[in-house]
Amino acid sequence: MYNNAKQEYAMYGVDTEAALNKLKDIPVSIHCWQGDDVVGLDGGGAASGGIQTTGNYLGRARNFEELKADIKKAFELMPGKKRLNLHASYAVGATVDRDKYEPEHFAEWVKFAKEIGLQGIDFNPTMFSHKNVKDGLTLSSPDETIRKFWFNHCKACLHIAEYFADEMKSPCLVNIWIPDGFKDVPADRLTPRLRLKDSLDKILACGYDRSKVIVAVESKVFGIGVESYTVGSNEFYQNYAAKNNICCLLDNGHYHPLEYVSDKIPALLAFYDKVALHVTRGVRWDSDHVVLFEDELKEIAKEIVRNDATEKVIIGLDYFDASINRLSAWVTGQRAMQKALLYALLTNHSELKKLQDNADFTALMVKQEEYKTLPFGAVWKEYLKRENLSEDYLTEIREYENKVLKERV
Ligand code: RNT
Ligand code: ZN
Repeated sequence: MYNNAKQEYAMYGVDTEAALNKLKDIPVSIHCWQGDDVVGLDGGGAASGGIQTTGNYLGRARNFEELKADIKKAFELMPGKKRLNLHASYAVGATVDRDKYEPEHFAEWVKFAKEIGLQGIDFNPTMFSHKNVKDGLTLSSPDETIRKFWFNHCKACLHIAEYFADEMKSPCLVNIWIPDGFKDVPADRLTPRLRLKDSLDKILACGYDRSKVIVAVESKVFGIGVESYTVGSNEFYQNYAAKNNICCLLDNGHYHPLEYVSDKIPALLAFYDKVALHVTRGVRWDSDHVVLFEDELKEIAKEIVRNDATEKVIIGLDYFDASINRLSAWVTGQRAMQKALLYALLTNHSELKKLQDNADFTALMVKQEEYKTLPFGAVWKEYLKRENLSEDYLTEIREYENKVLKERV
């Protein structure tokens, strides 16, 4: 089947071998928080701050050992190059508060990441699920002690990120997302943003090594209970990032439903060296559903591949579903991302671009439709085979569920 597919794609000027070789080297950063419903290990409890995990499927990882076991199992079923995306709330054995976290609280994660052969670790300050989120605010709070606390947390995170970069010999993305906003009509939209700007200035002035740490800011349109105003909006962060030479992180659940991140990627590539992504699937709102192989994901992958931006776009996943087997959720989303990248790699983009430039929109439409029924599945199967995997991951996950997850009561 693969050989037939190879020939068929060759007729379109697509080299399936080159696509397969390229795909296995595109790293995807996989979020640890799908494993435990964003609870974390530092006692913060269920996710708050406008995000929510719904569902009560059996077997949630309740501690570090269980989370590691689940990550190990799930990652084994994922093809390609993998990084681990950690939140600061996953500190191990910390007896101090988040403003005093040290690399030692993450040394066990580094050990684990090396053990299972990951390419790197990315990091996120955790500015939610904590008593110092005061009246819903963190870095934009009018209370100076609150701002100071979260500043110190971010400073600690930058230091830990350098440690990750050194240990893994790979730069670490530090993504700043805060829940700050208001449920209802604010009296002042500017001052909280000026306070956030000032907090970010102070964080960047901490003096981190830019060759090791990539700082990103993640905007959002609204959250649950924070519907009317978000301090860290898209315009705010895009301007902040541009003026301060840091990176924007685009989460595709964080825009109005008819705004597309696939369109924003090339807009940012015109100005930035790097663009970071949180790939998720919004259903009506930022619902963080499991990523699936669907149209917008394909468009996102096309923008990465056809703009030769696989080294510029930092791909991370961000979803959390507690209503189905969590390992299956993880693997399904990661494989969907890989499928989308493969789909994009199996396209003769220069030919299609030429049609666009020649204004042959008739042929462009017809060709793009033809690609949709080429034997993509056969090439995907071949990729999995070369990665020593098969299409079926459910059987193994069911076995693990029966043996391991069901015991967690
Ligand atoms: C929230 C943001 C943020 C979180 C994670 C847990 O809307 O998307 O990235 O999902 O940090
Ligand atoms: Zn996100």
